[in-house]
Amino acid sequence: MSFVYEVEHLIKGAVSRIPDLEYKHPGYPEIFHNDVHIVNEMWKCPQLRKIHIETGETQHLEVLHCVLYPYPEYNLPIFGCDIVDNGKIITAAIADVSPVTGTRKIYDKLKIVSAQYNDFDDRKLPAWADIFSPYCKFMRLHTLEERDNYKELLLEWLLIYLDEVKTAVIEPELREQRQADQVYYCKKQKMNRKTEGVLSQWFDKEWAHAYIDNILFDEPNELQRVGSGY
Ligand code: BLA
Repeated sequence: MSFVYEVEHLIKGAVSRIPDLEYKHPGYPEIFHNDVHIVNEMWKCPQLRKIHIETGETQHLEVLHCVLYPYPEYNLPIFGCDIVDNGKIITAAIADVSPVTGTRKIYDKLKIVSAQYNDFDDRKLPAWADIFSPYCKFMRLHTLEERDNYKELLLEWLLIYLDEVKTAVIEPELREQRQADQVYYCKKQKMNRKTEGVLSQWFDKEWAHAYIDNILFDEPNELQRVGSGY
């Protein structure tokens, strides 16, 4: 099994244990186009409005995209990770729990885990990436040991995050601000020319833009409220 699928399996195992998980139609569950194969899966639960796992595969590249977006009524950050594998090395492995207004407590736990995983070939985040936490990991993975360490770190962070999700309570006061923070998160992610670059090679530019705007980083709207069915 390739690294992207190993990590996907790990994330799905943790996600499948979220209480009251509901499947959400992802728009494009599966795409076959030339030699490109994309699979999208989405779920929601009472605290998370969108749990998205996407894998993309061609002869030359494999990618994993995963983001967990909370309902902004809850004082919860955004979980995200991304993997780009060119078949020789993992050129990019990213993991972060990205803060929104008011989410400070969880970082005491994430920080302790983060400190145990320092031996990576770190890369420098681009200028648009001001959405990530100070603990964000962005690196190349060369060896099997580095891959295992990334998987362990990611799973430990995800389990801490999902614990927080399970015990979260509605705090409506900062809802508007957190919603704005999620909009800002999506706007910044859309500035990543590398996502656009690859998708425009696979499809055409218009389709790539629409896919990024509507599937990968659609901005939350007022209808997506707790209990609204969205
Ligand atoms: C980088 N993302 C990249 C790269 C590619 C993609 C090709 C460059 C790899 C490299 O420099 O080695 C492409 N990623 C994709 C595509 C999809 C994908 C096409 O998921 C899906 C179809 N990106 C995310 C998420 C995060 C993210 C959720 O989708 C973080 C939580 C981050 N990707 C991210 C960052 C970079 C990157 C920070 C580095 C950008 C740079 O160095 O300029």
